[in-house]
Amino acid sequence: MKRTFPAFLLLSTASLIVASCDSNGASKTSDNNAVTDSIYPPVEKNKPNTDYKPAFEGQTRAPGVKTQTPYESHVVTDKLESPWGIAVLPDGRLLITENEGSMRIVSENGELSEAIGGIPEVDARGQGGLLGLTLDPDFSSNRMVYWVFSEPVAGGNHTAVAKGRLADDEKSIENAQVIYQALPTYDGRLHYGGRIIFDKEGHLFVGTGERSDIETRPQAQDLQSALGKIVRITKDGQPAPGNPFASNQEARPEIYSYGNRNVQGLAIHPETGDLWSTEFGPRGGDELNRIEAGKNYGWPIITYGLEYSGKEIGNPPIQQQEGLEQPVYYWDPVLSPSGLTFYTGDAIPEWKNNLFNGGLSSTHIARLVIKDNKVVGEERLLEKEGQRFRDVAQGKNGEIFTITDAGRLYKIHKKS
Ligand SMILES: [Ca+2]
Repeated sequence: MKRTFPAFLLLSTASLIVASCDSNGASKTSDNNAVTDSIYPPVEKNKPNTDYKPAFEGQTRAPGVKTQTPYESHVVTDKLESPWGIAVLPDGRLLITENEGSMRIVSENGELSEAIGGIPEVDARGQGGLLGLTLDPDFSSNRMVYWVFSEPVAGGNHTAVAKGRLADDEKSIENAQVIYQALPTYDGRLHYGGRIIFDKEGHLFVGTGERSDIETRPQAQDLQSALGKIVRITKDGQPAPGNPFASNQEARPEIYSYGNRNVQGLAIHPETGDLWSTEFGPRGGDELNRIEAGKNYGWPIITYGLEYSGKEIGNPPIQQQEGLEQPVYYWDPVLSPSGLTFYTGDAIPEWKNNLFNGGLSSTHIARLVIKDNKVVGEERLLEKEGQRFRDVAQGKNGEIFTITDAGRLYKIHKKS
């Protein structure tokens, strides 16, 4: 797509007030934040897969930004095995899932615990395995952990949620029980979603996937299927009270949003309380969405991507349709967006309320500056590391931790 940079800059940052240009030609912007961001050309330089037009200015290839506060990163450990999810324990240590079915605790200095036992069997083939996790809001007193995994059963597998208590000696999960299954079961190895977070009322949001195949794909639009959805459940795995389809006899009552493809990123905005998510597009069309109850996020009816073969999706292919939600932002080429978190720390002031998203195929972390529910700036972090970033979490002291498929745990922190 053609875009004249300065005009775009003025349009997309109109609310920021463009004040001056520095010697690099980067414009200084300012708003009510204490720290200002300079604006650069978009970080993506590669040609998109399609010439599809965005629904609004700034929906893709937002202006580039660069963190001004000096920061550094280092590898805390490289001994993890295909880690998938990070949870920050009250004392600042990290509880991390490993894809083959174990959890480990990692200390500040990178020491790994033995594998924690007591976890139900997972189907670790393909994209399955032990996936995301979260701690109970009352973890300090009840030590409860909730996690997502691909559960092997007769006829295939499905995305499931389990819970259990982290034993006092931290060697096992006690009384693990499966509380939720995203049905139907399917004999595949792809698109399980897998992220889980608490909402402000103490219920759980879980992202699922549509299992990728042409055969299961339409189920993203089917309210009787839990595939291709974000569901909202209680700590016992029941549909959470107040869910949008509770009174619809034709719908699964756990469904919160539908028309999602493969949701591996979930985060709650620290100020608005809104649920934000990322999902994998096909070839092009990875999405950042702001999720509202009961809404349809469009897959596979609308998409900014192509089939992996290069073929168009839909006949004719459409990107926008009344009644279907537009992504807040999309990427083409893709990131393969996995773990997502909002930064709430004080250590790096210009990161406040920014989104951090781990990219797998893109091998960087995307930092997104959000204003009025739009992306107004994008930066790439750790892009020289050549790692597939699976999850991102904020540590106890305002640092950011991130894990990679190759087994690394990085800490990103303000330069001391
Ligand atoms: Ca969508």
